[in-house]
Amino acid sequence: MTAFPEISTVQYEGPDSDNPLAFRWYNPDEMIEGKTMKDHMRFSIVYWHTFRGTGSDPFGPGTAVRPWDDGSESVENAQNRARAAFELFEKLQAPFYAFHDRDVAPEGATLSQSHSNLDAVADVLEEEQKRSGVKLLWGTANMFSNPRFMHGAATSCNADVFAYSAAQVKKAMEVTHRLGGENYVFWGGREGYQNLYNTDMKRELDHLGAFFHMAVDYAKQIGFDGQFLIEPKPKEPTKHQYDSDAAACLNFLRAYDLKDHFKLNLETNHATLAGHTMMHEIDYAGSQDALGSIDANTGDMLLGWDTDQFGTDYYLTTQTMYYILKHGGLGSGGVNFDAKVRRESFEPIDLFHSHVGSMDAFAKGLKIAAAIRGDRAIDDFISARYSSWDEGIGAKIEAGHVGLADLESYMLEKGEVTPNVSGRQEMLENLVNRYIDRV
Ligand code: XUL
Ligand code: CO
Repeated sequence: MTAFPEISTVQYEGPDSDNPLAFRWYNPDEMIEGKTMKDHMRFSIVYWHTFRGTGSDPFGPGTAVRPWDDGSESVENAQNRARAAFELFEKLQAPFYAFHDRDVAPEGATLSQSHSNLDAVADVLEEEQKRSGVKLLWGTANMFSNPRFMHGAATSCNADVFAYSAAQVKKAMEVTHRLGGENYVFWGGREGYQNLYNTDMKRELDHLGAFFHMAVDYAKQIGFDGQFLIEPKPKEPTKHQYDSDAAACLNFLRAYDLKDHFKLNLETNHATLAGHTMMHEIDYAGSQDALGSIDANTGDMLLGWDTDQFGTDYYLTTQTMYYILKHGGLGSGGVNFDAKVRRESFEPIDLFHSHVGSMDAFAKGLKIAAAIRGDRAIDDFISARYSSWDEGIGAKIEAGHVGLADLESYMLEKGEVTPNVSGRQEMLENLVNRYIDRV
């Protein structure tokens, strides 16, 4: 039985190919900055959108046609779905995948039933990983869909919900460990509030800090040494989420003495909802040694919610890859397509068109970014722009050798600042265009 009989493994055919299901830019073995493209990108496919997304929206039911899925919540259907998923991972040449516990296996009537459903599907995931060589980028626990999480999970007003969430994370972490997951993600789906009138924010944040410490302790106990990641998002489903952006997450991690144990999983559409660009979030996290992984997608310029579209814009992919390279790459993370096909793209083949196009756009972004870096086109401009800090008074300030009184004497003597230089924004934007044209 094959889920995608009409599709064979997608191959690299080069930029001139007209084959819509060939890679024009993603050439896994091509070397860039001393590393293969495959190792730079560490492409990963998400289970939730790609294998559980139905295309439903608040105005209507699902539209997706998925012949391998009988639509039931049985463990057997979940196991068959897992086999279909690995067929797609392999045919896309994706080396990784990611899941929530409740995407891969149905929730049971009791916690213990849910645990055993997850174990039964993990048996197939393990088998398929061994057969195909596809690896688990990260696992996570869905603590936002079930009604019990209506007030949050670790930040719920109800202590039993905290306990339930702890039990769920314990199990999800064990399964991630069993499957060799390289990271474990926490996205605070409902860890926030709708209305501050009914919320003890300080108490909720303390609980969240305690929850993460329990997770760190348990990982040590079972020998799970994957990277813990927090995924920032400012809103949706709650009005305010505690993990709103990279800076808020880092402040939280430092306040609760967790900084050494966590990095960030940055998502494009979450960055834009927070009023930032993706490159801003990557540069901020990277500057704090906290760049872990990315959820690659994009929003819609005209819509203000998390549309989770596949990114095909070369500016976005160039900027994303430029700042990833700047901060030394993704380490144990990857470029994880937390993206879904549109409701109207209901056929199985659309799952291929979407991933192939976005893998290619990121591969081209990587090449453009590496070309800019190779010529030091932006680096040299930035070094020159800050050169007043390399010697004289700038160097003394950076070294901590002067205080306000010294700087007053310096300025009294000098009288006025040395004229500034142009920021040359337009020239730099043209420069990026030149590299986009050239690659
Ligand atoms: C939600 C989102 C999640 C996380 C994992 O916006 O991005 O799918 O990536 O829970
Ligand atoms: Co995400």
